[in-house]
Amino acid sequence: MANLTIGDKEFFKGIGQIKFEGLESDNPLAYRWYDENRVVAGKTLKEHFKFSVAYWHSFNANGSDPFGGPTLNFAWDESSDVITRAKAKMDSAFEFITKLGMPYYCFHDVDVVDYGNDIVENERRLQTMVEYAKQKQAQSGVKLLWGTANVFSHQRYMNGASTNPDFQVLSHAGAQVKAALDATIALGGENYVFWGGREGYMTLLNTNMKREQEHLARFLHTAKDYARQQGFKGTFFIEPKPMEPTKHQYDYDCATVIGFLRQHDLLGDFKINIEVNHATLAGHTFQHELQVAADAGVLGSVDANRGDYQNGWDTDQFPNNLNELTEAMLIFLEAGGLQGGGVNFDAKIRRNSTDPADLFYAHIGGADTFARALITADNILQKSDFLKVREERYASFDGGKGKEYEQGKLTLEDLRAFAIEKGEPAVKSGRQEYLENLINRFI
Ligand code: XLS
Ligand code: NI
Ligand code: NI
Repeated sequence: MANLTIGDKEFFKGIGQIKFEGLESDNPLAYRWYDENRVVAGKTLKEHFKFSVAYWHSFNANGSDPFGGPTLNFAWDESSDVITRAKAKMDSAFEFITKLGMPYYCFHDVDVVDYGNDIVENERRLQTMVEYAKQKQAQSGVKLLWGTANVFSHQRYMNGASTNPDFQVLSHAGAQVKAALDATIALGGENYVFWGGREGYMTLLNTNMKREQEHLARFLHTAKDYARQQGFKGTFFIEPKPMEPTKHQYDYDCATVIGFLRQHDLLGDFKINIEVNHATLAGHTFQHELQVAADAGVLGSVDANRGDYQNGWDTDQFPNNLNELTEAMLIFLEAGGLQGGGVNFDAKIRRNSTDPADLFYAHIGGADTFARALITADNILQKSDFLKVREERYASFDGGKGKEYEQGKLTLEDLRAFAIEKGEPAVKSGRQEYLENLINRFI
């Protein structure tokens, strides 16, 4: 096995380069579907997905939950010196991402290095790590899909960041976002994400919702203007989520976010990063959210994971549902893919998945499921009457009075006259089961 360690210490010992071995392989540490060079619908799988590893789940989340402490003891967390520890963590991160053969990574500022309460010291720490990351990126070829700031974990943000009723707190969020933007730009980050962690409310009894939402819009404008002045050419993403940690978040779902962006003149610079588990928390399917974003021209990026249908929180499990992902990939392909973003595994291994190999199995499974779903969806589009079935449902609008109606040429009186002339319409099947079977046939 090739030793791909970049630093001087190997963290994932005994695990070599993960390769594509195809369907014949029974090696659990190999891709069976994700052949990055395979061309589907005119692009390689690598280009379609731009797979990314999430720093926070893979290198910070230590298995602790509300009922118990850490279960994962990270070798890279040994040193008591902040920068030494951060560098060891980054060594391990790049070792992992490189061994996995993933082209991108994503981080929050505080994932990369611990923050204290001193803004200037925090900036210095982040800048030190940016210089280190530059070397790592150059050595490995791994790129930054997006950066972001964690303005929801520190106690000062308990009532929100840009929607906090206290302007002093808001200013801290501004300082943090500035530094995170600087870091993203310095590392050639292709996008920048705003997930509104606590941008919402716990109770309306103490909340001026209108004012908070205006502050959120003002904050996004201010951050965007700064980044553009610094030469940032990438896309800003809003990541919708309906709740958790707040009772109600302002960026509830795609439809809500699109309305917000339009109202506050942010469309154009901002697109959407859709997370699967957030979609389901909002009472939608992932497919629904993809379609809403695609129809509005703001399908920017994806946070790949899955929820648990038996409970109602963001469990952030790795994707493994072929049927759902195949339906999602039909929309993905029809939309022409993502605008600027990629597929970031915003997912974590379970608390009791404690072998170093588990982190590999999780990402391999996720990548294989996406690849298989995309290949299947492409086959459905190419080789079946899937699109035709849907088109034919709307055929009555393709000509005659239906077409005139679409063109805005008919009045309510015209509709009445047409109804009387044609009489009772024939009952027509929606053919749902036929289409569901079609998906399974191609899987
Ligand atoms: C949390 C979010 C978070 C964002 C980045 O639910 O998914 O991880 O992706 O702040
Ligand atoms: Ni996310
Ligand atoms: Ni999430």
